[in-house]
Amino acid sequence: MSTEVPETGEPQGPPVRNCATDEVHRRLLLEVPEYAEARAAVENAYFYAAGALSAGTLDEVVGREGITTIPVVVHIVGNADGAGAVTDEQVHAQIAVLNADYRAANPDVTGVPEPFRPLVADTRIEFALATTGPDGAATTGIHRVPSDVEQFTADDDAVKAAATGGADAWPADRYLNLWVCRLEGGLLGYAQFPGGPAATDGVVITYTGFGTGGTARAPFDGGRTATHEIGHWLNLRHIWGDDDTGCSGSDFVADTPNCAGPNTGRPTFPHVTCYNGPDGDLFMNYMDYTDDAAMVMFTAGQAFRMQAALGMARPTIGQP
Ligand SMILES: [Ca+2]
Ligand SMILES: [Ca+2]
Ligand SMILES: [Zn+2]
Repeated sequence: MSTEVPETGEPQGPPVRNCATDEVHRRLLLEVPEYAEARAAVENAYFYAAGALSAGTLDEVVGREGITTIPVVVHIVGNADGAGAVTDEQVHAQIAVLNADYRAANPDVTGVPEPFRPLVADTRIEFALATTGPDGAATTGIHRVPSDVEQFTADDDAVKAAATGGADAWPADRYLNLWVCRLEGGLLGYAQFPGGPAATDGVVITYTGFGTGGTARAPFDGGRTATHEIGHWLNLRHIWGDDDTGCSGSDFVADTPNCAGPNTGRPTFPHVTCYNGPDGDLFMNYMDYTDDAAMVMFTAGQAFRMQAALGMARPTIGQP
C-alpha cells in the first residue's frame, strides 16, 4: 500500500485505514526514558478511578464537570501541490465534525445497531480553533507553513519541528496541536498518548484524510480520522486491544466488547469474534479501523476514560 501521486497531480488517499499511534507509543517507550513511567502513572490513575467507579465508591470528580472546549491549532505543512492545498473551509468543516462526533450529535449515530444503542455517549468535549496564540496575539488557529518536504513519516516526527521542515508545537499544556501534511506509505494519521514529550504532543493527519471537501478523499473524507486520532490523544486505545488478531489484548474500557483484530471497510452487523456473540464487535466505534461512513460512536466507558485523561493527565487543557 502506498500513497500514489497520479499524473494529474490530484491527491489520492489510501483504501484502508492505517494509524501509527501504537507504533509511535512503542518507539517512545524505547527512545524516551521518562515515557514508560509517565504512561504508567496515567494508567494507574485511570485504573484506580475506573475501579472505584465500577465499585460505586468513586466520590471525586476525576474528569471535568460540564463541557470542556479544547483550543486547537492546525499546522498545515506543505506546498500547493500537497497539504498546502487544504482550505480554510476544510479546517472549519473538520472542527464541525469533531463537535458533532464528540457530543453524539452526528446524524449517522442513528445507524448504531439496536443492541449497542445504550452504549452511545456524549463525551462532553468540544473543540474550537485557537483565538489567541502562544505570544498572546490574535490568531485564526490556522498556521500555514510552506515546506519542501514531500512526505512525512511517523518514524521521526519531522513534521513537528521547523528545523526538519515542519512546524514547532504550540505549548501542549494549552493547545491541541494538529498537524496536516502528506504522510507516506498510506498512513492516515497518528497521535501521541498523554505522558509523552510536549514538543511532539498532538495529532498528525494526512491531507487526504482531513476535514470534508477540498483535498479529502473517499472513503476517509468524512473527518473521522481526526475523531479517531484525538481519541488516542485523550488516551483511548484501539478497540481490538492492539494484539494483532488475538483475544487477550484490551482497550482498558469495560463496555466495549472484547474482539479479535481491526474491522475495515463497512462491515455488516453482527461480526462475532472472541466469543462476543450474539452482538459481536463494536465495529461502528470511532476507535476501530472502519471507513469514515461506518464509524459513528463513542461509548460511556470511552467517555469516562477521556474525561479521566483530561482531568488527571491534561489538567490545564481547556481551562481558563
Ligand atoms: Ca473493552
Ligand atoms: Ca484483540
Ligand atoms: Zn488509531
